[in-house]
Order: sequence, then C-alpha cells, then structure tokens
Amino acid sequence: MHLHKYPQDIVRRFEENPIIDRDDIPFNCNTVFNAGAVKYKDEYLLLLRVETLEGRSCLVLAKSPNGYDFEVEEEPVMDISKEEPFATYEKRGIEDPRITLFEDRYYIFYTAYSKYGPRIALAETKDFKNIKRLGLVSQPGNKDAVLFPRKINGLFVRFDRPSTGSTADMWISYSPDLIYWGNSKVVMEIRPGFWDSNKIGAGAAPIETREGWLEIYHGVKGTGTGRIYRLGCALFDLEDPSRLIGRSKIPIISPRELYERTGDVPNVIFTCGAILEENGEVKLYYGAADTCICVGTCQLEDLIESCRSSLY
Ligand code: M1P
Repeated sequence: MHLHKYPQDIVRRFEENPIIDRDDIPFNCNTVFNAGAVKYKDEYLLLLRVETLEGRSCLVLAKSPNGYDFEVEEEPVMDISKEEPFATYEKRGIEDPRITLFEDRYYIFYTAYSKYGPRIALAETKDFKNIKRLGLVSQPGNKDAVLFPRKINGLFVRFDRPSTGSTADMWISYSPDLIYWGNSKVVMEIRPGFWDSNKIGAGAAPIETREGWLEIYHGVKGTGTGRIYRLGCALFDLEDPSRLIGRSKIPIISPRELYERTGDVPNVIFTCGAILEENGEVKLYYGAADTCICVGTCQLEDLIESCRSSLY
C-alpha cells in the first residue's frame, strides 16, 4: 500500500516506511541510509550505507524478493580499505554508493571520505560477492557521481558534483576507460529563490527514456535553522547529455513524515538509487533524515511530465 496522504508529492510513500532501520542491521550501528539500488537475478538489491558506532560508514548488502521486505547480510560487503591508495582516502568512511548495470557488470561509484574531503571512487562486480576497487577517479572535493549505462559518442559519461567556489552544481565528465575523466563542464546549476537554491547533486543513475536521460537529483535549501534536502528531476538530451532540456519546477518529494523530519540530520530526503519496472513504475529508495531507508513509487511518465514544467 502506498500513501496518498500528500498530494503535493509525485512520489507516493510506502505505508510501512521505513523499510530498513538500525534494528534491521545484524550488528550494532548508528544509522543506515542512502542506498544504491539494482535488480539482480530476480531480486532487489540495496547497497546500504551503514554508519558504524565509530561514526564511519561501510557498505552492507540487503536482498528482497519484492522490493519492500529486505534481509540484510551479516557483514559489510565493502569496508574501509586497508590497501593503498584507497586506505589513505577512505579513512573516514565509504559513502553513498550508486550502481549502474553496464553490459555484463555493475559499476559502483561511491564517496571515499578522508581528512582531504570527499573523493569519487569506482568499484565493479558481477555477483555482489566479489567487489573489486578500480580506482580513485577524481580529485578531492568531488562526489555524487552517477555513471550512464552506456557509452555516448564512444565515451563513458558521468554526472558529478565538484566543489567550485561558493556554489555546488551538477557537472558532466567523460572518460575513455572509466579511470581518467575530463572535458568536464557544468550542466545544471542551483536555482536561487527555489527549493534547490543552495546545492544540488545527482541521485540515482540516469534512466534512459524516449524523451531524454532522466536524472533524479537532490536539491538543498538553507533556512534559519538548517538545511532541507528534497528530490527533483531533470531531463538531458539523449545524444548530448550535457544539454539540459527540462527540469521540475517543484520537488517530486519533500520531507513531511516524522521519519524524514527527525533523525541524525533532520529534514533530509536523499537518494542514491531507483529501479524502473517493466510497467513504467519507478521504485525510489531514499535515505530519510540520514537515519533510515524508505521507498516510494511513481510513474516514469509523471517524472518526465514534471520536467516539462521549467528549464531553470
Ligand atoms: O546530510 C545530508 C547529506 O549530506 C551530504 O550530501 P551533499 O554533500 O550532496 O549535500 C552527504 O553527506 C549525504 O550523504 C547526506 O545524506
């Protein structure tokens, strides 16, 4: 059952949210949030960001037959690396995984966090048992990376979010080999005066649609007492994904329920993964208040339609 309680939001919350909280993690931990999501062999997989009691994050796998009832593995499938060069840049944790199925394997962009700040790292797997780190693939000061599921004009493509002066916008970068990235340029900027006025960042991996690449992103607004994280969506040209062709004027979901309003970081809805079903339904997984995992659903067509509302 999905709640119709909030007509303001395109995304309808699952009635039994949160679907995973700290009590579902088989070891003592602080919180669980911001999960990568993918379908693998008829199962739904979530790669959960679990913050340990030390305050550093690792990644734990959860599996479900239906996308709602998840069983969480006993041990992290990926923990802070002890091997260089990763160890130096993961000392404060590994965070916010985003998964893309690309041909016969899954690529995982995650944030390697250290005293130098966030940095994009890349891993690959074919079975979610053996996950191989491929490289640290940005300078420090970059995060929120999502890989496109196919090459475009012969190159791998990603959205990312470098720190650039006083603003935090979405950029695009290209690579011949997934390791070296360049030709970077800004593709979508914060919108002063709107709900996404302070910073934005890519959320789920881009979804290819007839109308363009659909990107679900988070937008942040500063208030007198803190930030509010909401989700919106945007469309980019299929053959030139640096070209923004539409952007939702209003959020597709905003913090309203208590589990989104209160937690370690209040008023946060943050996504790292969505799954498109064959019938056009999108299952959107999101971290609520940096404390638990929730799911909501919507129709792909409605997300596309909302992007027609505005460009700016
Ligand atoms: O606390 C909200 C979010 O803050 C950061 O996101 P961003 O830098 O993109 O605004 C991240 O730490 C994220 O994990 C967290 O949910």
